[in-house]
Amino acid sequence: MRRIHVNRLGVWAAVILSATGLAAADVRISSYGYNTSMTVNAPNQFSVTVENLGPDPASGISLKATLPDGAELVPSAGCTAAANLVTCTLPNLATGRSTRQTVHFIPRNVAKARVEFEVQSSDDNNPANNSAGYDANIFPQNVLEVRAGSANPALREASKGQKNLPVLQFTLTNKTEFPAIFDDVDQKTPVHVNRIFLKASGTGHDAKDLTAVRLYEDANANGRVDAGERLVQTLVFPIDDGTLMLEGPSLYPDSPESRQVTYLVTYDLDDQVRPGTLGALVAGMGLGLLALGFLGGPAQRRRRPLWWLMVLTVLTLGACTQPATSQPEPTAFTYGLRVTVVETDSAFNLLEGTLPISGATLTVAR
Ligand SMILES: [Ca+2]
Ligand SMILES: [Ca+2]
Ligand SMILES: [Ca+2]
Repeated sequence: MRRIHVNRLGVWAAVILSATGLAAADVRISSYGYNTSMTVNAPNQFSVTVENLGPDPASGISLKATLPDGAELVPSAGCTAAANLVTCTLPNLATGRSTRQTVHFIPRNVAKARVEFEVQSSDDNNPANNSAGYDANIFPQNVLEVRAGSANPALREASKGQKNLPVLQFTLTNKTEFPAIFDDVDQKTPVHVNRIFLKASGTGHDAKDLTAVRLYEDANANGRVDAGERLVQTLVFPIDDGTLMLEGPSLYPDSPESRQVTYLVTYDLDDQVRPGTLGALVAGMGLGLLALGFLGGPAQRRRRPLWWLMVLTVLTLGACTQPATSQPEPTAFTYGLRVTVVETDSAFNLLEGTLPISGATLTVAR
């Protein structure tokens, strides 16, 4: 009986103290964060940290977030939404403790988003620090299209010693769309292409036989090098079937010309051609085995010991067999090239198009 009496007294004391403001908690919004590149029509988020400065524990805590017009709410756990108002129930907070709440939304028709937050608690006795508002710029969704050029060179024969042979044409286009909400704001960012990777293939030795690999801007997009067209880079393959890294352009949204570039890659062939690292044996049987071993499904992977045995057999046979007697000397070598990777400076850029983009395969007689 006595204990009940004390508890009742405590409850009444708390109610009286809270009502008079003599003792209670002080919840506040202490910090916030948001994803730095908010894009239109994509999920974005604001987070706020709510802290209890005490001296008493805080309960009955709720957080209200008001989103701007043109933003679509995305439901979050522990929150309810009505129109553009989100209300979240937060856990009780002991003195000195804090909790973080994230509000998700999709900006549909707004270029500058202001989100207003307000925290409330039945124990709070200091409303001065309960509100905060934060601004964020919304950016267009950048889209980069990568595709083969309209005059991408076809498979053909070439001769030793030929220079500036077109082998690959491809086009990069900034296809970002700008809804009317961006008409009056300076948020039309370019697409910066950081790096483009080109990969060589074929039976010829790309490092020894290609004395220059040139990247031109094919201004008239005709698949040939014309007078006045800009030479961007000259490179050589470090190894056979190697990869080259090209510096990419920045594609600005200001005009159709600045939005698009068409590149042409050309080869200079050496005066003699040589076999690449893939010998005739490996190029034939070995490649088939490699493909079986690496590309096979789970069933093939379970048979990997058998695959290794076959590879060893092939390699042993290859080592013991005189090429002159078992394999006819190849009369020509091939040189292929493709765009394998296009890297932009932001993970938020969308890449359209299908990679790899294959150019011509040159066949060069010995
Ligand atoms: Ca407060
Ligand atoms: Ca090669
Ligand atoms: Ca041209």
